[in-house]
This record gives sequence, structure tokens and C-alpha cells, in this order.
Amino acid sequence: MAFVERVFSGVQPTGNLHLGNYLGAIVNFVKMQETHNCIYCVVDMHAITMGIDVWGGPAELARNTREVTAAFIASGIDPNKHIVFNQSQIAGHAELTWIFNCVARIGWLNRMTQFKEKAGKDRENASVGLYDYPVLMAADILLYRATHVPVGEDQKQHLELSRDIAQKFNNDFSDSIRGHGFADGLFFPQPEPLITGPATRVMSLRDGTKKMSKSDASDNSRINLTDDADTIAQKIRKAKTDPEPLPSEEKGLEPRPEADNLVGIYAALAGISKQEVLTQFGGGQFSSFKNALVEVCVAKLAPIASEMKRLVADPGHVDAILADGASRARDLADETMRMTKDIVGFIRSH
Ligand code: AQP
Repeated sequence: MAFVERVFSGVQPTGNLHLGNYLGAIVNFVKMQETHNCIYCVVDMHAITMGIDVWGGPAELARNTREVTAAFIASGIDPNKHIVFNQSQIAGHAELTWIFNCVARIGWLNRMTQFKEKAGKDRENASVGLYDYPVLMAADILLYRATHVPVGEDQKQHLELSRDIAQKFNNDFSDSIRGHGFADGLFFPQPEPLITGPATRVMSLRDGTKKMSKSDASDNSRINLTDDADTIAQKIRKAKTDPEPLPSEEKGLEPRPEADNLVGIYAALAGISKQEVLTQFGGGQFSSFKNALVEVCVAKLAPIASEMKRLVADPGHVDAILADGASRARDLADETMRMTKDIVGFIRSH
């Protein structure tokens, strides 16, 4: 069966939204609006999978949820043409997760590198939710039977798990799926990851081998979407580099993670390829390249930061956007849940 093409993706409201989230994910969310029906979710249920000291407690969660919503809209997502909402408003995310928990295998989850990284050495003390995170993510996507998922490279393994869950569900219930009118036995699509652009993995400004991340203790490791022009300039000027001038060919970036990262960031912000950046700046010193990078970064991020500020100053307006999005998302989610329950054999009142 040909599935209706639909885009779904999410961002966790865990604070410190950064340039990696923007270039790896949000920029592509904006682009996909031109060609697809899109659903963009502030995944607040994912946010609480770490300890409460990490996500900051109820007031912080609500504040961060509105801030991510504001970032979506300030970056160019249209909540009227597409759907923007927060995950916890739709019960189907949790309901479908339970069904998928019974489809996914423990061996599959044991291979997830993000759990290993986030749980660290104290695995016994990690929440069950953190372990189950990828199953909830599969439910997020498949609740809308979404076919395309724009994400950063770090989410690739989770997307593969979503595909495995969709396939196993379709196999386990193939007769029932056929019996409910899906002649080819396919109820859930296998969602395709869209990992595109020159900055699918933006690295820390302090260490080119580490992902730029919200939870890095050093604020200088990342550019936050709310940073002002002076802070952006300071962080870029302090960014780790090496003593060599920039190469003229992309091949020359391979053994130089910090240079590669800054060139990738410039390329993504300016909408050109890394090679085009090197054609312009190759052979030159980092100091002048960094000045140009500050310029392009501030030009792109300053209007987003000021629009975010304006939006979060009116929480009632942001909440109304989320409520409207949730009501439209709920219609789609309820339909999937009704069909899923029938396929599984759960009796429901009509
Ligand atoms: N450094 C990155 N480069 C490119 N894309 C990135 N993404 C995250 N970091 C980078 C993408 O942003 C989207 C939303 O991410 P998330 O909020 O769900 O959580 P995350 O991946 O856990 O983000 P962080 O910043 O890395 O948080 P912590 O510090 O908690 O690990 C996703 O599409 C992600 O790929």
C-alpha cells in the first residue's frame, strides 16, 4: 500500500536549545513544510526520562516547552498550515508505547548507544523511561503513521528501531491487518530518516569530537538560540581550532574535526556547500574566517532570538497554539489508536 506521505519530528524541552538542534533538525523541519503535511512535537514526555535535577522540575518543564514552541515558530514553522503541539496532550503516545513495548525485543533496546551514553556507569539507577525512550519515539512517529522523519545523525539508530518495530508489528498481526481491510498486510509504514545538509552532527565548540549538546556543563561548548550577538561572537572567537590555515579542499578537513565543524556550520548557515566555503576561505587564517562566521551566525540567529523572546513573553498565546495543534493531532492519533486496538484484538466500545 502507498502510505500518505507525512512528516513527524520532535525536540525535547530540556533547555539550552542550540545551534545543533537548529541546523540538524529545525532547519529541515521548516523546509519540509513546502512539500509535506508536517507534525512537529515538543516531546515533553521524553524530557522527563532523565532525573528531575536534569530537566529542572515542573516550572522549568513548562517554560522550556513554551520556549521550544517559540523556537519552532520563530524559525519559520507555520502552526496554522501544519501541526505544532506538545506530546503529553495526546494519550495515544503512551498507549501505543505500551503495545510497542510488547512488540520490541529487549535485545534491540540493549543495543541503543544513546541509552548507554546517557545512563553512563550508573545504569542500575537510570529510569525505566530512559531505557524505553526509543520505543516511545517509535510510537510518536507511528501514531501519525508518518513516513518521513527529519532528525540529526544522532537519532539514526532510534529511527532504525522504529522501522524494526513497524515491520514486526505488521508481521505479527499480518492476518488481522488484512482482516481489517489492509489487503497487503501493511498497517504501519517504515519511517524514513531524513538526515540532510552540511551540519547533521554539529560538534562542541570546545571539542570537535563531541556532539554539541544541551547538557554539556560548559556553555561555551554551544551556541544557544537565545544567545545575544556579543555572546555568539565571544563563543566563536574562543572556539577550539588548530594552528594550520584552512584547507582549500574538503579532503583537507578530514583529520581536523574542529575546522570541519566550523566550516560545516558556516556552510549550513549560509546555505552553501563546505567546498564553496573552502573556495572562499581556504588558505586563510582562522581569525578572519571566525569573523565571517560570527557575522553569518548573528544574521541568522538574532531575528530568531528576538522573535522567541516576544513569543515566550505571551505564554497564553503559545499555549493556545499548542492546544489548537493538539486538537488536530488528536483526531489523527485517535484514528490510528482505534484501528490499532482492533488489529490487536482489544475490545472497545464504539
Ligand atoms: N549536535 C547536534 N547536531 C545536529 N543535530 C542535533 N540534534 C541534537 N543535537 C544535535 C538533533 O536535534 C533534534 C532534537 O534533539 P533532542 O532535543 O531530542 O535531544 P538530543 O538529541 O538529546 O539533544 P542534545 O542537545 O544532544 O541533548 P542532550 O544534551 O540531552 O544529549 C534531534 O533531531 C537531534 O538529532
